[in-house]
Amino acid sequence: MRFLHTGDWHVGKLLRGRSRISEQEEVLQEILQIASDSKVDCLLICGDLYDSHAPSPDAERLVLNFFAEVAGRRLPTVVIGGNHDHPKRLAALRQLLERLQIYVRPEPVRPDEGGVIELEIDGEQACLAVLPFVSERKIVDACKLMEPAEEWSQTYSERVAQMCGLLAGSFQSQSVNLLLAHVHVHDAETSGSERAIHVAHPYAVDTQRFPTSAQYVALGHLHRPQDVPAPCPAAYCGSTLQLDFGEQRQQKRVVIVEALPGRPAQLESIEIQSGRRLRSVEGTMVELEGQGESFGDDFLRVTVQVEQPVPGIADQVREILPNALDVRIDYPRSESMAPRRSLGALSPADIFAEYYQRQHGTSPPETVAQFFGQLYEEALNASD
Ligand SMILES: [Mn+2]
Repeated sequence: MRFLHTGDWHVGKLLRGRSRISEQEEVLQEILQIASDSKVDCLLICGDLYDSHAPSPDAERLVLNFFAEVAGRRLPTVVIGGNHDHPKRLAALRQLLERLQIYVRPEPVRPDEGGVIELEIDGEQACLAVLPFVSERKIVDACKLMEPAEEWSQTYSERVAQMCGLLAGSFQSQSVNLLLAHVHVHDAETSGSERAIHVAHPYAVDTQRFPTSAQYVALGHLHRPQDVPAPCPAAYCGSTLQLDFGEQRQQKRVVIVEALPGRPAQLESIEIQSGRRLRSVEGTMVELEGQGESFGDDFLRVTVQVEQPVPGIADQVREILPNALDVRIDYPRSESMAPRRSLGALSPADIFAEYYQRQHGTSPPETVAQFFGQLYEEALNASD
């Protein structure tokens, strides 16, 4: 049985105010194409379909059109909720989509209430255990009553591990058994574009607790594509686009999973070609202008090197590089970066000069220094 594992679409996400809808539309088309080229039997979508609890109409159109396509192809699809998805919003679609063999699970439920989905495809059986995002707050709120704070996160990861075990209790030896989870696991690498509170290390789940009886654990939540060490094959598919500058140079992918009962699944990464790349560049205005064409249509984070701060420089950079989304300036600050000497060893005039240097990148002009001296004298006399 063949599966396509994707997730963390974040449809509707803006990058510094720029829409990525057209890229997201292309990437979803590409995923459908890969699914048909790879002849998969089932799609696995591991959460964070949307970026926001209240997605834009355009974002909804993309996701619902994707579902229309998979329904038209009679391709069974399992969708779990991520921390960015509104559970009730996804739940509103559950009954409608179930009729189209699209199994939506916004929140964790018991195996007999849909927590384990049994599929039969061409005479083969699959048991798909699903663990949508479990809100830290839901578990931790109750613990606050009785336990020391440092145990809250342990309780969270322990509970999530128990849930994985409970769901895996419904696996069957003659079936292909998979676990889908939107969760942060130990020793996985983040990209900086996930919500900090939701990837906080103390809440990470121990992958050694993943069920050995699973042929594969399909993970969502972290945006860097990566395999994770576990008693069975387990991987984050990663996000479909480079969502923020922390993800530049990450080659995005989907995972094709070939699984038979009773043995570890075989995995194959298929690279995603759609979407614009994100890139950090650095140089003087002249250098940047000269290199402009080589940046193609990449979204840019630009560090421009100047002698001293120049008002309006960011606008000048955007004129020559319209895809510059972030502009930072870099100018010589070597003196001000030197370790601060003890203030007690400096005269008031020197302290002021050092302050001025830090603020303006240059020592104070003579007239300003003199004016400071006058004010200081006056203040001393006034306090006598
Ligand atoms: Mn995500």
